[in-house]
Amino acid sequence: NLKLDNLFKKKLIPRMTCTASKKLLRIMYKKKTNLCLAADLQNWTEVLEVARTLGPHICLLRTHIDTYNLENYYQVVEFRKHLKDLATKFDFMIMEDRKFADIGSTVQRQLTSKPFEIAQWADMVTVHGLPGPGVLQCFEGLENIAVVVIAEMSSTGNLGRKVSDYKHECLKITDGYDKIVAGFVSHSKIRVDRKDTFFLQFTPGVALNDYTGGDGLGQQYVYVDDAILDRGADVIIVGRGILKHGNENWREVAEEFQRNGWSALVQKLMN
Ligand code: S5P
Repeated sequence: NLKLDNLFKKKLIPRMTCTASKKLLRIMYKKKTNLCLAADLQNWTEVLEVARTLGPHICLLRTHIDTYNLENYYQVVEFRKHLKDLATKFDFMIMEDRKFADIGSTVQRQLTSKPFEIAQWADMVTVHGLPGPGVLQCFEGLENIAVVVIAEMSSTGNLGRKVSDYKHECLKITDGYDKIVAGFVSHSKIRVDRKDTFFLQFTPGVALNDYTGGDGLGQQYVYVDDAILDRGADVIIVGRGILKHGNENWREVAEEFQRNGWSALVQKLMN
């Protein structure tokens, strides 16, 4: 489809200043997927298994490395090496969902300290906007790692939604950091006023149409179409919607998220 090809290659990708988001958009277009897997499994070997199984269907794999039963530094090194190999083999990127929320100098140390050494293997990390621009500034000397700012959470009663303009303020602190910021996590549409730059919106809390109810711990879900067409998502972040199924069904369910997600994204972007 020539129109779609033009849209991605001539309009969207050139408008991105951040190398990581350019790369992600290229992967999305090439693999026809806007699915990010939230790899929330207990054992690091299971995380590698799901990465191997779903690698062809995802553009991004989102880790919580501090939840994987990694027992020592050597296991961390082994895990990240295998994960990087799978990312290269299947062409997906890695986002560590660390949600940094401290002053810049502490975040800098958290990014580089053992055992996780996040800056060495993650393509992107999430940060809260709460500390202000210092949380972005501390990434300036680091190469090969981009930032995704949490502008609006999906959980019920989250305080960000109670503070007027919290989301908008999170967008504002990224002014001047276009090279570092790949985009925003948000449960509703973001509108960045800097017209020349295109940022990605990542939306978690996404389920297929067979779903009813939350998770009992405050998570709120919306359907794929709602997330993309009404709430403005470019990338959908999905964990339990896939992982609650047995590993023999992971691929089939992920394919459904991929199909629905991609067709909604094309519909959104072409309008
Ligand atoms: O506001 C948010 C931000 C994030 S990054 N709400 C979220 O749920 N997340 C993450 O997305 C959360 O940490 C989890 O890993 C994932 C959603 O998982 P699911 O199992 O509910 O699909």
